[in-house]
Amino acid sequence: MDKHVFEALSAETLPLRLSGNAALCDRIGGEHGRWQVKEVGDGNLNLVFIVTGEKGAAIVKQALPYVRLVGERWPLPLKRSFFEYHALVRQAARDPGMVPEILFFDAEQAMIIMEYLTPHVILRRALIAGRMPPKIGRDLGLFTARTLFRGSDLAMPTRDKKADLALFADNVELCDITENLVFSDPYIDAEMNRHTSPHLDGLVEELRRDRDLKVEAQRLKHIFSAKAETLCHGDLHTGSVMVTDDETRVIDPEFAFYGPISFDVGMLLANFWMSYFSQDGHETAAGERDRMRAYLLDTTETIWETFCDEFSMLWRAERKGILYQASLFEDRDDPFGSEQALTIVLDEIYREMLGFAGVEILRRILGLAHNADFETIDDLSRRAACESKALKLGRHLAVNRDRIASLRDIRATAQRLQQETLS
Ligand code: SR1
Ligand code: MG
Repeated sequence: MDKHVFEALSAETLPLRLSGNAALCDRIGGEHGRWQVKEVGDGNLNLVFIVTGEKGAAIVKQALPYVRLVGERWPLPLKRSFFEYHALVRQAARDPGMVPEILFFDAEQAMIIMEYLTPHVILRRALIAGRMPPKIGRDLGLFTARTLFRGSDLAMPTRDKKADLALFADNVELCDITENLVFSDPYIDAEMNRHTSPHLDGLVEELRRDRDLKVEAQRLKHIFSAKAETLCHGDLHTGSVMVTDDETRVIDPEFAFYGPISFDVGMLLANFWMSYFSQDGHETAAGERDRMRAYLLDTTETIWETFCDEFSMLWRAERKGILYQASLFEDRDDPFGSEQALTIVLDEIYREMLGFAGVEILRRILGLAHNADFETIDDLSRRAACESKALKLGRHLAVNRDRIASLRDIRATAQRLQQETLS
């Protein structure tokens, strides 16, 4: 077989095809005839194999030339694997220990061989099961602050930042997915949209007629496409995080692009708010998940507070880029000038972040790509009740993002919505 012609792997062909791969053999042991291979990909796009040998295990991730969720009628370029690899390299440098170790990358085969994380589980699955990993709020707040600050013109030499901007600008097709699936399709009668029907038909119709909401969704799309501030993960939901009680790791940055600092934080918080509303559908007795609900709201606050604290610390210690130079402030005995600027920058991130959270919630219920949090609730009336509360919060965040003072206020709104539907 020509090494350069892409060919999708299978559990059967993988051992022979990768038998000569030194990085894989070193990690798991070289006798490929005894390797065990399991395909475990449950995402929307790629193949993921766990390969186990005598010495250990590794992950082999391969992109397919189409969207796995939809099939070959939706082609998608293999180069997304290249962007995932380059994003992982940068994230590893910006927040060491928070992404899986890369063992090997092959651009032609769109394949990344990486560390097998064990006994880690996907955070979304842990939350559906009612588990409360204790460190995620802090770890994810630090990860977002460090990767987003350090990938921007606040920290990087601008020549390097512009080179990365050019590199990631070619991730066009993955940005196109987000531009359509997050910001536009949920608000029109797009072909692949679906929602829990007929239960949510009325509310969906109302949201699609909601002029203020549609204007806000387009303003946010404008920010998403025009504000190339930093290297974003691009798809930072709870399915892109793996956890144990002691460790948090972030995976799957194939949607990486230069975008607004606020984007990853907003997407992430949205997924905790959705988890919050989905808990009703998973409890076997009323009140059983009360502690879980409190934990989820606490986590949103911890992520945001940690993000702000770490971003502020980095602002003071690592602001070496072209923006808000120390030569204008600290070096002129005006440290308060840069503190004033920091407050303004964080305030703008906060308002955008709420908006992105709002549209992420809406699209996961109205659009093509839904969340297991809701999808695993078998009783459709129950699922719809959870989803309708989430939709209301999503709309509130998107439309009122300039008028919501704090995450404590969102906590109160979420709790009110939660109570309303119980009575
Ligand atoms: C067609 S891809 C659908 C969704 O899956 C990915 O994880 C992204 O969230 C994307 O929007
Ligand atoms: Mg993914």
